[in-house]
Amino acid sequence: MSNYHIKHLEEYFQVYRKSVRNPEAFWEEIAEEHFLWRKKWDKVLSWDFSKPEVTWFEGAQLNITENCIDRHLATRGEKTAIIFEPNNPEEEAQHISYYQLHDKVCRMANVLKEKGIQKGDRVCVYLPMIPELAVTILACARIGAIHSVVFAGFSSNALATRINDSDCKIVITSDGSYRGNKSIDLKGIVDKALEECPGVAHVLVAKRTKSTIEMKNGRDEWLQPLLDAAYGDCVPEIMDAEDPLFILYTSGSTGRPKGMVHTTGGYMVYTAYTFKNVFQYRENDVYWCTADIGWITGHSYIVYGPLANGATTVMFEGVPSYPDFGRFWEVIEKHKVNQFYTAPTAIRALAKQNLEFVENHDLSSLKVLGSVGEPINEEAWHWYNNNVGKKKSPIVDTWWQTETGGIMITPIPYVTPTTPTYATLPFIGIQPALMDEEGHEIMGNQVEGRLCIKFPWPSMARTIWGDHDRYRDTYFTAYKNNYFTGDGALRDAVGYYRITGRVDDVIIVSGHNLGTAPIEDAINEHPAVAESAIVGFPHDVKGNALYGYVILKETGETRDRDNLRNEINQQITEHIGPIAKLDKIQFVSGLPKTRSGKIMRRILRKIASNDVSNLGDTSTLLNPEVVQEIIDNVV
Ligand code: 7RM
Repeated sequence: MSNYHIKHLEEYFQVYRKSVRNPEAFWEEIAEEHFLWRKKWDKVLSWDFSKPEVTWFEGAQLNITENCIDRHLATRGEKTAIIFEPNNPEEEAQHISYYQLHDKVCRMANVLKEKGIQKGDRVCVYLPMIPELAVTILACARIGAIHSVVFAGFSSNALATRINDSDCKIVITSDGSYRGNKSIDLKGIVDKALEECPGVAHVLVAKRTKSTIEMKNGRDEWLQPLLDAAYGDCVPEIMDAEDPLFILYTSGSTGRPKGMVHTTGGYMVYTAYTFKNVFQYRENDVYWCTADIGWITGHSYIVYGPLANGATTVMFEGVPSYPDFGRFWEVIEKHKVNQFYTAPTAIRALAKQNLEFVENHDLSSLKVLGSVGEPINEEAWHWYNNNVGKKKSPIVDTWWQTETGGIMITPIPYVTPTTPTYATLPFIGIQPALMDEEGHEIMGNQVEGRLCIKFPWPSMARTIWGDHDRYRDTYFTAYKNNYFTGDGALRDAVGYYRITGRVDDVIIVSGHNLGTAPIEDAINEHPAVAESAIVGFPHDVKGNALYGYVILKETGETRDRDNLRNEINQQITEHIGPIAKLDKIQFVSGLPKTRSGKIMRRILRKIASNDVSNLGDTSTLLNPEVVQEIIDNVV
């Protein structure tokens, strides 16, 4: 029992050493003592990063919803599993008990079965942050279907690409969604997407905004009547530990989005164990993660990790600015939130507002504050620490990725002394390494390099849906026998890690990962555009914003430049979504390129960041004259 809950620093080091010296024995003990298995494993771990092939708990059988719901019913049936806090504070919050969650998930599971969904089928979930979203993914897990949640801020094009990539048979959506004082026509977006998706036979529609929508005969049905008619119990499908649980798409630096595949047993063990320790969750605590379930943070730390621990988890439909910038603090006071987990971009936006928004609320329930999604800058860290935590709640700066499934580098609150901007120490079982550009590990402290992980952990993604070669090439070829994260990091004198940011062409805007290539592809489809290049530049709220350099076709384009800028952003909104819009667009006659034709983004980044004093080596440029022209016309 003792290893499940780390209580002091000595214990952390002791358990960490144990987890590294004998990972199999360590994870076996955690898995054995804290979860419900229908059959135990034959082998804890097999791995070969050169293939790459990783299996955890091979031969074991389980259903993750039995672990997240059924096994709590005897002791926590009446306990609140999910608190739903609606967008509009005037609308009453819902408290869904574990009993009620069981009933809802079983009904939904039976509805999916009636629609012909079977074990292994892919189900696309395109829903706002309403209870149906959590219920639907659990229902998929109940019957062994693979959920693929697409964030409900993505455009119809982006949705269609994701539906087709994994051949989803059915889409679960809602009529519309609320975001602050706006409402969005989700069903309209689905209808448009499905023009390109011949494989989708059914669309089930949750009623949320009661807006008028079109229902296509034979394809579309309202969800609620089906749920009402369904039976409230459903025998869980027995899954192998390595059966896929879900697919979640993430942007890469090039090409199409990658459908990261997570499997059942290892993912459950790792998300539950990290949740318990990283948030120091205790029975009767109320935990709130403000992420959307459309991202990995929501999958692992709104749904699976908390529910596997029998926790009470808050699902918030709204935004931090509605009805005013006090909303987060109001919700913390209202539900007496003990652990609060949010993103630096939200903290920065809130820190810009009048302090009264925070001070008007009683935040004394808080015990732990979390940060995730991008590096947290020092100013934001102190604002969070002083004004939200009142210097009493430790901040856990948690570094991890869609690909890692769970938190990888993080302090353990009340255990690890924190330092602003440092994610501090690897979590139990995680073996980080810093690499130089030649591929050698950099040993010792006070060093900086590219962050890799040397040894498998239970919740790592197993493949990219339909493209195992790409999985190998992206993560396991740059550094032999290592998983490469795409991030840079430094290790300080005491061995603490600080993540310095992406070293590839992924740009994190307001915590959303955006690959430059898909945005450039979208821009280049504009009839007036010949070529484009996107870079990030520092932004005081978003962390990074996007700067686009655009070459127009030589057709004597005379249209108003601002109109063109709007059209380009419209183009991006349609192809990807509004999160990928450019803050600045500069029209240029050429882009700095190397002789091999590569755009030198390093130079473009410096120009966009107003840092042109030292552009570094430009001797390999084919067209050095274009650099001065770009500097002279910067926007
Ligand atoms: C959980 C999540 C992954 C990328 C990752 C980093 C960046 C995330 C932190 C961070 C510095 C952090 N998954 N990142 N957390 N950088 N400090 N605490 O965000 O797949 O959407 O993004 O996010 O670059 O590679 S993600």
